[in-house]
Amino acid sequence: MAITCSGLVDRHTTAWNGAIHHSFLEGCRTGTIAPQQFETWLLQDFLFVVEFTRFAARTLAGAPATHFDVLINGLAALRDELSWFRVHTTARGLQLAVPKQAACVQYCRFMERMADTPYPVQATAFWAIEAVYFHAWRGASPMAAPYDEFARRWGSAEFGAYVEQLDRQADEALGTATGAEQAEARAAFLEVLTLEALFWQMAFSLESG
Ligand code: HMH
Repeated sequence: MAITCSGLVDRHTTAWNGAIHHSFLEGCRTGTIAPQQFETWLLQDFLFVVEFTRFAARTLAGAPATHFDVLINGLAALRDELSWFRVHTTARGLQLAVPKQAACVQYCRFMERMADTPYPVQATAFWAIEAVYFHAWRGASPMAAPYDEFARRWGSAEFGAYVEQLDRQADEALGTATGAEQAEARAAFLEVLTLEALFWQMAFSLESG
């Protein structure tokens, strides 16, 4: 029996919960997050999304043609997201050209490493990155202003529907994957959960720059 996305979540609930619940999200929900912590996170997330876009393109390059629609729509959404980040960071008077913090560097390296993996592994990692994000924001919704806009964006029903499509495509790829590929997909899933938890935590780190 091949592994599935929902099977991975069910089997690793502790790690999953560790990635989708964090005091950062709780601080956004209640509006008690320090603006500087939010801004630290926002800038790093922009830098993350730049690299995530490259990962999306590499995943598309190895995908079966039947998966193109969903992935191309995903790339278009990333284009909009990058310009949305620029609007928000400019409105807050933030410089986009900041160095990546350690947690961001680590997450970006992981996505680079995924370039050399078979498509079922990439599809699983890609789904995991979006799924964990959706559930994190959704779980902390509704949020206090001005963070409500962020929760609405990443916790929206529309984003949830996209995550479902990615889940189906990853499951399909996993259905014909070898045992070794499935093991690699599970390891990638678990690594995403760890990296995601570190990324939330980064908002509280005092690294400046
Ligand atoms: C840290 N994970 C992180 N940032 C994001 N923007 C996503 C996932 C999903 O796009």
